[in-house]
Amino acid sequence: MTTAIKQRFDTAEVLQKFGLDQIHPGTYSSATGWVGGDDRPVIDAECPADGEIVAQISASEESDWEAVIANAVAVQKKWRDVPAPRRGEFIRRIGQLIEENHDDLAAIVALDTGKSIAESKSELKESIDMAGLAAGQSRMMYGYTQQSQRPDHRMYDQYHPLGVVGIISAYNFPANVWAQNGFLAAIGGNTVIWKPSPKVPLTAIALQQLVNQAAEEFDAQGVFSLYLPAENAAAERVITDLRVDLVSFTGSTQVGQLVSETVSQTLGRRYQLECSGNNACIVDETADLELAARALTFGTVGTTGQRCTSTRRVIAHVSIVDKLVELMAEAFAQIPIGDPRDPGTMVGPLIDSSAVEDFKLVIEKAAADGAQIAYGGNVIDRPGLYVEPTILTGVDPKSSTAQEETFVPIVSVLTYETLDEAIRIHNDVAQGLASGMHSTNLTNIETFLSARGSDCGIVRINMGTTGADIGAAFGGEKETGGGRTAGSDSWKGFMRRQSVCVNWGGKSPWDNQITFN
Ligand code: UN1
Repeated sequence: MTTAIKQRFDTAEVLQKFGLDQIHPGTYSSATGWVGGDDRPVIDAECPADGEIVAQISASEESDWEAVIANAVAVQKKWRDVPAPRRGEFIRRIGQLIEENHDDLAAIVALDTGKSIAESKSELKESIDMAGLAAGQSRMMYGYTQQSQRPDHRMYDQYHPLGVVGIISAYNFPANVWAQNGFLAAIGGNTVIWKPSPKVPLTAIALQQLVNQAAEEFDAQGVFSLYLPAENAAAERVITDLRVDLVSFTGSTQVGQLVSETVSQTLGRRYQLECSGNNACIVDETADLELAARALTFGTVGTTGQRCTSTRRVIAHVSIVDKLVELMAEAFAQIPIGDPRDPGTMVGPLIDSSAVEDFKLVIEKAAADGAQIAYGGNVIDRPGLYVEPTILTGVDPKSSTAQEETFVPIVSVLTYETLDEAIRIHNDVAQGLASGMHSTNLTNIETFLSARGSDCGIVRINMGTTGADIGAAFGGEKETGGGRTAGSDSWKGFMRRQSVCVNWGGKSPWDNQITFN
């Protein structure tokens, strides 16, 4: 149950609860326990709300990797023999522990990311739901049965684990990207090594602690490990080590490219990518504009525009664009922006000062390209990394403002006259994650959903582009990378498929050809 937190939480108390009031180790494997200290680099956990260093982490070093991977390989050889429903019960227990600690974990997510408490809780709710989904899925990892053309033969598909799954996650969803990937990997009999973003070390450590508690209860020690380096050289071990059978990467297209190239050097190794999105929503002349304005507002400002699924482009019919922009500006003005620790805040700060620089750059470039600012456009004059959610109009669909993904709360409004033109503008970007249409016209909606419509992995009608339901497969096409996690049949991405044929009749086609004395 999600309950509202009424007061600002006590930072010191929450940190202490997870042992984060002292320098905490960043490496965990069941073979070694928590490892840190000595001369390891220290990660400063800065709260984006005010830049205060709230905790320090002793980062993983390259020399920590061997123990982590060797243990993950060894544990997997036992974990694969545990019946899948039992593996699911372990994941369900992790979900229960997240739920029991929902408020404290939400505080940790807020300190890490600067997300509002409400959004932090909702991310964790997704992880709890993901545990429920994975627990149920563990009993339903079905393969098809086929009809053999041979007499007295049985034929079917089955799914086996891949081995070790490495998860590399970004700062914006410090819990749920791990949950969406890791829970499916674990029910499938894989072991998991998590390399979180060093920008958000606290959530990963807190979650690993809860996992360790569940692992003790279920004799599942070592199924999940944590490897939290500060530097790229150490992080690269996750993608270069041939003992990692699948690398699931969430982050920029540029790094995703490196992951795919490195992993593909060895055929048989796999990768799963969830990279940049440049998500657009078409609003046609029949749309309910108030519904659209609310959805587009949350799509733009939610998580301070730092979601892969954030709404970055609105493609509005020329006949309604002025009204829509007016309603959006009215909605934007009502969003409480502030310290994520304050319960009334809906939108917190950006993650770091370089994100603020990105925000300024987009505004500058958009002005140079002839766009106008219909709302916002400024860095907010207060301590912390706060910016005004921004609506740009008159944006050229070909300009870098419309073409490039920038992880800030800026939405570009483009216009169209015919549906074909709208769909062309919609699809004419490199990325392909989430998309949407606001309309009450069935033909327009179904055209957008048809093969000549949206080219994205996710399409949402009369909704925002963000907030995917975990029951659906999550991921996108084109430069987004093609990977799928979460619901539907995404679990298959963490498995190797085997076609089985059994001759149970004791006869063969060679019976008349070959005789034995
Ligand atoms: C991400 O932004 O990297 O659907 C993934 C959503 C979120 C996205 C998480 N679950 O908006």
